[in-house]
Amino acid sequence: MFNFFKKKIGSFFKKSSKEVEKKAEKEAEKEIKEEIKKEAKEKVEKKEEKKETKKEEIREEKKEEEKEKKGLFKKFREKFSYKLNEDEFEKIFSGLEELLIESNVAMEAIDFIKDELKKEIIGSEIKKGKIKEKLEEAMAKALDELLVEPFDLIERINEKIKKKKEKPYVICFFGINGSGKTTTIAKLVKYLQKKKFSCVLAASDTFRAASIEQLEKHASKLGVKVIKHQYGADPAAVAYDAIAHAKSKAIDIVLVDTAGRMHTQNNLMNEMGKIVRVAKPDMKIFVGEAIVGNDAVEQAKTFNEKIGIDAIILSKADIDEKAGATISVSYITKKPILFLGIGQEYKDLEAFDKRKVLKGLGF
Ligand SMILES: Nc1nc2c(ncn2[C@@H]2O[C@H](COP(=O)(O)OP(=O)(O)OP(=O)(O)O)[C@@H](O)[C@H]2O)c(=O)[nH]1
Ligand SMILES: [Mg+2]
Repeated sequence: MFNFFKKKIGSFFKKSSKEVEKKAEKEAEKEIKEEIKKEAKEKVEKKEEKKETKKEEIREEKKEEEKEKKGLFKKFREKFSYKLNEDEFEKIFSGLEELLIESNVAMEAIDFIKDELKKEIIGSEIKKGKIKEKLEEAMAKALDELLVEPFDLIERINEKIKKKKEKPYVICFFGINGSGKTTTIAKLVKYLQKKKFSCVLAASDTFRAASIEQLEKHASKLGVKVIKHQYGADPAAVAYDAIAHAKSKAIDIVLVDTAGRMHTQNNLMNEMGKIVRVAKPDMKIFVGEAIVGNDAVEQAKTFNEKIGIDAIILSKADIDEKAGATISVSYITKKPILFLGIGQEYKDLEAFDKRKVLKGLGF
């Protein structure tokens, strides 16, 4: 997971900081050498004034000069620090920008990273050997700010069903075709069962062939009921019935599986609005594929504009090497990623942990 990003960005920082240091060291060396030359010249001039011509004395003095020179370089090596100016920063950033684009990070997120790095780096005193560290530190800080801190789903559920004593808690899942909605619902049922919640599923994908059977297969493995109608039936009506069923049986949570729809298909996007109006979900989750990178960001944006999503689950993060969607999607939508799908089994659902993700990205 995220290996591409980790490797590429990591080695980029190493290479670019070495380049900067080499250049800075050369410049400083040049300055020091000039200073030494000047001092030596002054000494020679003084000597000439005194007309000291003894070769032995000159040799002795040269030795002294050498000693002094060594001492000065040592001091320089210990004390050397550097300030990056705007031009140098732009040069480094253009290389980083290329890698971020290659990693499928959205342009708006890249601009944010640039501003954050700029604030941290330009003009600040950086000690020798610390440029890489400084760049990495600034990058980690920028990524930390980009990633929205997730809320606790269990807390939200308990606020309704324990504090307000209202059941059920309704969660609708939306996303494009094949993004992992149905699988994610099954994984989430497993997760919620472990937390001692009871669940029922609404087969509101009445559109795709075999979708109801697929959901029923999961349901029978997990020991939960599916509320279903015929194919072609109104998905909102199915959700409505599932909620009524949960109310009558005091079931904690209804999970509504919906048909995959392209964010460009207007009629299907409008149908989603009807499901939301009828089911009045407590939570609308957008399920996107991490592997499609920037496309997932665009989809999430459109779904959010249409129905106002509350949170995101990114599936297939186990296959994603580039991390672009994970980095940008919550920044663009301002909605948190709650879970990452990391495989096809029920256990392969990982609560989104910012620190763990940052570590996975190499920071
Ligand atoms: N590797 C991996 N595969 C996943 C993950 N989540 C889902 N899949 C696979 O992705 C494929 C599509 O998953 P579904 O759950 O059917 O997707 P969907 O969004 O319900 O699809 P439609 O109902 O057709 O829109 C299946 O083969 C899943 O096993 C994941 O986190 N990692
Ligand atoms: Mg499905």
